[in-house]
Amino acid sequence: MESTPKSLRLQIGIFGRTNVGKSSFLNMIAGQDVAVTSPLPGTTTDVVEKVMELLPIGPVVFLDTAGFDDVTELSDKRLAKTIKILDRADIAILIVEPNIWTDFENEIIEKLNEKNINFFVVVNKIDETQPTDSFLSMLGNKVSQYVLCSSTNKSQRENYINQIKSRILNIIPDDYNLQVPLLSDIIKKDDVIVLIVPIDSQAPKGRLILPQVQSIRDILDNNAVSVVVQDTEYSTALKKLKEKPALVVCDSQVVHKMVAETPQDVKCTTFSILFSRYKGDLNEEVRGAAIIKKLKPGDKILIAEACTHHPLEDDIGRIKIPRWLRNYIGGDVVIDYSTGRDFPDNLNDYRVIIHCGSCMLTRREKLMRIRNAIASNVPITNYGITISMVQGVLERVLSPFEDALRIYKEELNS
Ligand SMILES: Nc1nc2c(ncn2[C@@H]2O[C@H](COP(=O)(O)OP(=O)(O)OP(=O)(O)O)[C@@H](O)[C@H]2O)c(=O)[nH]1
Ligand SMILES: [Mg+2]
Repeated sequence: MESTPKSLRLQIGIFGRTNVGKSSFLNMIAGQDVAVTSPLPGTTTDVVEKVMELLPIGPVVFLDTAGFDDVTELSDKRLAKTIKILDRADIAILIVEPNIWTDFENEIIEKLNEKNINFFVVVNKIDETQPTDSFLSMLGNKVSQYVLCSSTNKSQRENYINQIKSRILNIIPDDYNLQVPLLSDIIKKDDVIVLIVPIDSQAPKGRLILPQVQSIRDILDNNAVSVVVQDTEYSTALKKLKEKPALVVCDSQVVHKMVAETPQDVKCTTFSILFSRYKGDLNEEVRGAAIIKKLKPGDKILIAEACTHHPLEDDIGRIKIPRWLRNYIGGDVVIDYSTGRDFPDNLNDYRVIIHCGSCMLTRREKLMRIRNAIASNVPITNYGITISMVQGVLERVLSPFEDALRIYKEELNS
């Protein structure tokens, strides 16, 4: 995590008048006290930097600044440092207090606009003062997005963080690279990785599909060894290898067989899990998978296919997953489908969304869908993770991803 250089992290500037709770806000997000806070205005004098892995956005660095305030009271040095952050920030968060909007807020917005820095507002300390309707309508006219928050209210932390992540995703500049690693962070030079790629009637003629090709490329980029086999030759490959592989990755459709044939001490996963992380948010998608355990006959499910014509995914989404779900639940479920770009706005009726692997979507598009689902309180997962879940092997294939495994277990038991 610490290995991503600061320059490659999304730089998020935190601005606002003194004492509005900028440092408290940073501490809330970090889940630890990284910046000193106090009731005295002017506590933060030097910029406080906190690097973090803000999933699913990826590596970020928060920059907590000295408060802007009545310029006469603020030393030029501190002001200069804060202004400098305006040159560094990719995006900004402007923190304000309920029902207080002064020239300083207007000035900051003006500066952010001048520099083309996208931002949103956090109205902090709502536990102390409720923002009035007229304040919120004034705010709505001035800025496109805001979040109501209380940085010191620990019980609401997760809710606030989810809203903040969603706003961050909304305002990340289009050219900002949101990519997370496919395999790079879980493999190393000289590792042997076995990829299991079944060639059945659904495999495209004469070639491999993109997730498989990308995985091979990532293994090569890491100077590791990639062994590509069909499921039928997997056990032969294991026998012929001198050492156990460092990792095995399989197509979800053969996950049951792969798990049965893989020694317990060998980590294994599926392309769907790798791509859930790479293209979306693995933690959210395993949380979504846990909900499948709680489904009942008659529940309504959305199956979302990002592409319109893809026989392979069609077959999984239209036939196999519905069948597996019915068997798993022991009854019929109501299934709606969405295809291509028309992802429904109203998700409220669904118990769970099962999304395709999203090879046709950008990461940002997929993340927006996940955030929309979270905002509607509807869990979301993907095809392959669902397959591993209903076949009872999801925990096993989450073995390379400790966080996701923990979240899955917690959700199952909640
Ligand atoms: N009740 C309440 N108090 C808060 C909240 N957020 C911050 N505070 C308090 O407000 C005071 C100022 O918080 P800081 O985080 O130091 O504010 P700051 O914006 O970093 O201030 P400077 O560094 O001086 O610019 C502290 O006493 C915090 O405990 C909140 O959401 N609710
Ligand atoms: Mg501070």
